[in-house]
Amino acid sequence: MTYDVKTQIRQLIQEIRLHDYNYHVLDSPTIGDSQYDQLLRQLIVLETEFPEHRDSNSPTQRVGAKPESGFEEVTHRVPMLSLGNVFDAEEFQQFVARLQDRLDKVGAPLLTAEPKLDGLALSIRYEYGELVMAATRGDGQTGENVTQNVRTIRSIPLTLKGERFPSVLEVRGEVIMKKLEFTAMNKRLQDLSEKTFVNPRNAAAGSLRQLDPKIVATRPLSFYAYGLGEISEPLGSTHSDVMGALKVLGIPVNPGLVKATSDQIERAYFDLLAKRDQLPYEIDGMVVKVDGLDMQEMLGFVARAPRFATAWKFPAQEASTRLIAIDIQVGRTGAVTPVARLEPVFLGGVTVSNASLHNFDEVVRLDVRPGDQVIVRRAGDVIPQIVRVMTEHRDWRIDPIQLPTECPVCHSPIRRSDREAVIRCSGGLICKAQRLEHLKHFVSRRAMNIDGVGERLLEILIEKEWVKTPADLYRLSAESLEGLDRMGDKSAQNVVQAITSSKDTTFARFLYALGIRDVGEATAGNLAQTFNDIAQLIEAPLPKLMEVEDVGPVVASHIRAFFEVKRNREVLADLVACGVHWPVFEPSIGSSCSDLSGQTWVLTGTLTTMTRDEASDKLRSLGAKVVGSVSAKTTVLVAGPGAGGKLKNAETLGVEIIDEIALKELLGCF
Ligand code: 5U1
Repeated sequence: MTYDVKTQIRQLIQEIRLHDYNYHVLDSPTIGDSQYDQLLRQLIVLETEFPEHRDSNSPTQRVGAKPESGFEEVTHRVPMLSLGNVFDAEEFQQFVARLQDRLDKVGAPLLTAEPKLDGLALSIRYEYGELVMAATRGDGQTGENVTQNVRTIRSIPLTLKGERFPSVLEVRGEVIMKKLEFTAMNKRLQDLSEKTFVNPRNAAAGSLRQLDPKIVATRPLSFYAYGLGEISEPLGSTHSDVMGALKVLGIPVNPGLVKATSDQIERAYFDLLAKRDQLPYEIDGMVVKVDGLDMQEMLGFVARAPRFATAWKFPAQEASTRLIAIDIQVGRTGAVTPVARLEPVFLGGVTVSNASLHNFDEVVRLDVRPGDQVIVRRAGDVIPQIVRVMTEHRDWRIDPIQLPTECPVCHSPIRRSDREAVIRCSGGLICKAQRLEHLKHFVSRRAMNIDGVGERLLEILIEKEWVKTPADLYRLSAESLEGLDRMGDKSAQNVVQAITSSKDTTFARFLYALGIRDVGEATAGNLAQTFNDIAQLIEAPLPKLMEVEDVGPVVASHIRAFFEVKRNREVLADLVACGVHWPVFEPSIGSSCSDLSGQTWVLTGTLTTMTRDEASDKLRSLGAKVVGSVSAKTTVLVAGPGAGGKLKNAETLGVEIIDEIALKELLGCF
């Protein structure tokens, strides 16, 4: 009996490990989320019932152990080295010349090039295939023991894959946070009124050094290996072979590694620089290494850096400049945010003259004042940020910035709720700044999609007080628009035509266009599927709203708050009176249209007779949910030419796949 349970636990662990590897390392899941959860639940049940068979490296242990009071010091058996730098092609050629000098008798070395990830160095030790310890770099000789935290990083295997591995294997690499995950995490933290991070690197470092592993388990950290520490037997004779061998053992290695001669490296560098903003993570250069491990050994070290490798750094992403002023912006939902106006500075290939300060808490934290010399950082495609004030150059006669008490645009009082760091103008749509942002959102492509009504025209219409609410747009005539912003009669007619066409919309787009706080496209789509018409939604109590997917108590309260404002209800009625309408979804009995409620659809590849937005709108109006990725929950995948990974996943998961012709047949009633 006991043997059976033990075997069952072992098999479940092996199965879950394989799925973790497929998902986190290969990026290619072979089962859906719910099947995975089911396996994990089975394992938890068995381990709870038979704790004597629980394995410390079981996948169930990734949720995070008890909080620690501090991190132990760990001495690295093989020091964790740092890298020398070069900053241009000339310095790189000097590095190559030094290599060739030293390897005179051996011949020109083959090199490797790989992205230099901007994160935190980590050493992970495996003994007999089991993860036993993980430590930060520290000073290179001694680091901090962060094993419990590292166990929560899902792409790091707790047990090596396969049967053959060195009894001692120390893997070195970088812990990072991918850009999209960083933005989403910061948004979550902000919603919870918790401290946000300035950039993905700080987020990765702060998370890894967090004392409560349960919190670390909620942070989307990733790891990529780039080298080895102590090792009981060799894994290969070249760096590229070693990386290949690590991959076979289930360790994620950076996919960007290429082999090259020194002449090809310069091209590889500029290719990588050009691709930098498209990569899912931040990089700050390219690491070039001699591929042969025997040559690496011959070359040896100088101080604490190897002679066989260098980092060819990208142009500076940080620069110092002067803060001219702190401007105040008022957003669509009244959020009052400070924006730093800077003396223009050339940074990472672009001229920067504004930087984000997030919110006024950040202004207080940085204690930044007009005239200060500041360090500005530009990270990938993220808005530049002020990271530090050089107070040593400050003119101390300048006072700290005061928190505004009234809106700089409409002079309404400013309010702050306990739950968030943002302060807000209380003027609502009386405030011209809020009105402008609100209208910009209303006309935007994914909302009412009114082409030709841009920011400049909206500014004029608001200034003239011709447009106070979105419904006023529908009362504009071509004659009144002629002459505005140098508009001719043809353009004026086109604008009016675009406004008129937008009346024919979908319920989801309409709800999104209303600009209710925290109701993005996906939530609007979910609301549109749950409530058949606007009257039902207006009356819906909080519990009913919270039944809608993705709608928690905060979003539900924002929806309620929006509809409780009489003026909002009046604008809504006015829009409908102006002719804004959408197809009302009726269940399919007796109808030629299909009822897709409860179904989840994914679109991939190119559609030729309609845009993806149009197809999504139509599917949603039939009750389907349209999402971006394939999982076991997907009902149908619509695949056009050029479909790739999603199509492969759908095939693996046995999801129904149809083409555009079949989709059109289904949507034939439109
Ligand atoms: N990609 C990469 N980053 N990085 C950092 N490779 C790499 N190698 C390093 C370091 C410190 O050191 C080895 C050359 C020992």
